[in-house]
Amino acid sequence: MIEKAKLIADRILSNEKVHIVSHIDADGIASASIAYRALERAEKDVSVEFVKQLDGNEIKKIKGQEHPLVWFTDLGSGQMSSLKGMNCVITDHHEPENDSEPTEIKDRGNILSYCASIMELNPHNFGLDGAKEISGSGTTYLVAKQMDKENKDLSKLAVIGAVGDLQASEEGRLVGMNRDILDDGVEEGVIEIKKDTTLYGLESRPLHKVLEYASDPILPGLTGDESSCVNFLVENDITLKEDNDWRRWHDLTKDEKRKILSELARKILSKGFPPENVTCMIGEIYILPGEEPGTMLHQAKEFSTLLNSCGRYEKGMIGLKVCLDDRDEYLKKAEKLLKGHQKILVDCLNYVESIGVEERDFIQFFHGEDRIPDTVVGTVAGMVLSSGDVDKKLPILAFADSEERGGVKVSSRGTKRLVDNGLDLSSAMSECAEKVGGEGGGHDIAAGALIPEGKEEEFIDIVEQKIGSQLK
Ligand SMILES: [Mn+2]
Repeated sequence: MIEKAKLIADRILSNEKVHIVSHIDADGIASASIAYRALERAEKDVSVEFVKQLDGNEIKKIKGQEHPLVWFTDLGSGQMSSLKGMNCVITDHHEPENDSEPTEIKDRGNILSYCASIMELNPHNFGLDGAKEISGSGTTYLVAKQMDKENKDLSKLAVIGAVGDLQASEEGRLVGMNRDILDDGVEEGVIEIKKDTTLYGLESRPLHKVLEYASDPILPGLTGDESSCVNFLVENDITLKEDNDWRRWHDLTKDEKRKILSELARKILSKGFPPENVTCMIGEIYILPGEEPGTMLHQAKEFSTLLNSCGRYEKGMIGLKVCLDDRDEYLKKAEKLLKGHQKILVDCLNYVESIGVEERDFIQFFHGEDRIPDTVVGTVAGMVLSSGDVDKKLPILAFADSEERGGVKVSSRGTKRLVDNGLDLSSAMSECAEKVGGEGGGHDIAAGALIPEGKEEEFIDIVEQKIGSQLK
């Protein structure tokens, strides 16, 4: 894989002008930032754009711009045959075209040969797991590192991207190639690995809010109930405020942390939840020592959340500026987007609660119509699935009108357990969407599609059949 990265790096460096096209989520924004900085350091003329999905229209538009070289990051592998004729390189980790059907692997050879102008770096072609072992920003980083060893400091962005794509293993740590990238970051002094709780908001949220908003795992009797969280902390002799400021997790002493975690564990187990719900609360967290403690930029997980909220509101450039240390104005903008995002999510969850989730034998679904923006419907689906209010044994499908893209957006989410039992949402979305005149793809555990309006019922029926046939 490193050799291939070197070839791609050379190809990039032989051009004076490079246009980056990236996916608009945390991993995509981190990928574009890595590519951007590496090109800037190589004194190239660089431009960048973000897309939600690389569909036929986008490809046509990009082809029309006649860039001497396009660098696709965190996307492209699934659309390789449509990129034919374009001078481009791809650093991606999504399932390559045709990979869902092993009998068609031969075709992939054909695609590669008639796409001679395209070079691709994708872990799937090296027998690695693109959902766990390396992200889009990871593959982009491998190329950047081959362009110049100085780019090793960009490993921190690759870690943010991997964390943003939820690549940590069940033990709460990055594994595979991600581990090597992490080591680069530690070596460069841009990342520190710490063992702590994996609950969200350690830097930016008051302590009781960390508990109140906990969703993975659900904290029984605490999640969603602010006053219980406050009482719980008080009962355990945790001081909530210091000089009038709310204390945060990272302000706590080791003993205080230990006490809270063991009490949480006791609560979870006594309510009959599985021990995994306790072990998944502890894992590695990745600190960016160059950033100010107590800000969202100090921990990779929160940094990636900030980038995701930029992506969801189509402000990829704001995220990119933040990644590239262009802070004041852009950081404020990013934080504002996140605040607005959290408010929208709460409204969407309330809406789903009001309409309910419909269950079939192998799937469950809801339709957000025009009440849930298509940009957040995937997140909402994931939150509903992990909320504890619905059956975790069924993958969830969420629909939302997508006026802009002319159709209905579908997001699907599964669980690790379902994937272990054979669930592959990526192939389900792409094959079933195609059957109703749409397109789709993604990962086995999370995938999406765009289908024509009015085709929802038909789509649900064939997805249900398909998923029923996947599960062992
Ligand atoms: Mn990605």
